[in-house]
Amino acid sequence: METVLITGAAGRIGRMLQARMPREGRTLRLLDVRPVEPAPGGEVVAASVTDLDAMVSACDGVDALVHLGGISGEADWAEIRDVNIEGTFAAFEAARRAGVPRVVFASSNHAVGFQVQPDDPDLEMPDDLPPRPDTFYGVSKVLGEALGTLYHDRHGLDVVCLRIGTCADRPHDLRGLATWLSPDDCARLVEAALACPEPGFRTVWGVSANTRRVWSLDGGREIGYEPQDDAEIFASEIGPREEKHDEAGRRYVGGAFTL
Ligand code: 15L
Repeated sequence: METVLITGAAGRIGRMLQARMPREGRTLRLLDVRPVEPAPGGEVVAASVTDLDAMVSACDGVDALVHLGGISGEADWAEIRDVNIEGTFAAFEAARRAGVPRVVFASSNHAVGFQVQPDDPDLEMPDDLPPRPDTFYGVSKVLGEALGTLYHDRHGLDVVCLRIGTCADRPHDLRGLATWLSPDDCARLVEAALACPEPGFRTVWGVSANTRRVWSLDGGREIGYEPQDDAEIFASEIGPREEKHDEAGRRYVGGAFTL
């Protein structure tokens, strides 16, 4: 029996995964401060990711931790520090103390949000771009990735950091036609990060097979991710309108977060 702990289980991505990850022989342990409906065969832990003791208990008997918990956009420094930074420290430290061998960390494109995108559509941006955060939120993701390298190098944990794009039911703007990660592809990516033998430490873009994508799928494919969705099916609904944030979305990875 495999046990996977998912933090931030009540959040947007947490709910998408809960619906897609139940398997015969797998227990999903869902942790959140907010109410969570248990998935079939699942368990619920009502706790904050920032509570280290609760996180260590929640990690008991766990085969892999999928750490989604935290604030999912820009906020005051104190909030980002208290929730995202302390929470991600607690996640890695709890995994180490409880002997969890693998952490899949929900990083974000905003860890590299001020990276300039290529004009040439044939040039794809690699999975391991150096940090260039666009917000305090992005800084918290850079810090999470740095903790990931530390817990890999010093303690031997396997750590896969997913630099997630726009994970939503559908894209809502021009940028999203390039950055969308469909809910089904999100689950495929997390499953690949869980199943891949010996991933070590790595950063991987979280993006679907979008026609307008400029972020590489090479790192994802290396761990066995094969996306099935393409945002282009929504292109006619979005139309060609140009707004200020579309310009930012073409220029920078992080789009409107850079404004
Ligand atoms: C993220 O990291 C955010 O959590 C999400 O709300 C979106 O803004 C997304 O990135 C994006 O870049 O579209």
